[in-house]
Amino acid sequence: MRLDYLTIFPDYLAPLRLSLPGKAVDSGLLEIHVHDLRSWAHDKHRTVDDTPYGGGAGMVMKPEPWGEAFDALAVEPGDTIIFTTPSGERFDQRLAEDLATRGRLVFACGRYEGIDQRVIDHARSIAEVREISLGDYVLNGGEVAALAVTEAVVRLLPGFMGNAESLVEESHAASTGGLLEYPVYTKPPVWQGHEVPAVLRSGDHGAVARWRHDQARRRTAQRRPDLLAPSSIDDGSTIERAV
Ligand code: 6GU
Repeated sequence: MRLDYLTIFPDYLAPLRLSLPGKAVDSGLLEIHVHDLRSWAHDKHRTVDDTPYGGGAGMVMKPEPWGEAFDALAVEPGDTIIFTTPSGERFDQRLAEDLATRGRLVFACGRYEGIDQRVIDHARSIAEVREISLGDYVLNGGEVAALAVTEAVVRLLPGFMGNAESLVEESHAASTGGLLEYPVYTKPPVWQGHEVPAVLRSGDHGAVARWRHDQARRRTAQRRPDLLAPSSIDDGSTIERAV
């Protein structure tokens, strides 16, 4: 998979060189290219923003540098351009799994009050476009969101995770019916007066599995009741929603 990032803060994306994505680059599974959007601004001050038509507070990112950047990166049909924006669709595990099947993702990280709408319209004419939000809160820019989406996607690439089984059981995996993960424990058996639940030390694998499923359901009901509600959208999936 090839990943490109367009940003006015390339240093913000330095963590890509560390940790999981960095290892995937070393192993040849991933190619990562971070680009400074200002490379495609041509005035003395390398301006990338301007005042909004119609008035109002803040600045809007100008279209020209984005258009030149897409040309320079040779973005083509088959590529996916991701605009990280609080007004996008909500990012979730299902979307991460979808994006993990793509050959190339181009992250367009917006700043200020947003990017001129014609950039998004133009992008749709040259590639697939997804506008993605992490959730219902506002960040200063799309860079941190691009990092979060990257990490969620990259760890799903075949051959990336050392232990493929840990992908199956974890929170939000479709295979667990969308329940949150059960609590986990390791040694010592008693710590600060808190005991490991006896069932986990019983050696009864059936009882352990039932306890874990029950804990996952309780936790989900308490913290994320929305995940237990029947989905209002029939996506044709054969996987049962958690009930
Ligand atoms: Cl993708 N961008 C910004 N600026 N704020 C956000 C977000 C994205 N997702 C949640 N808040």
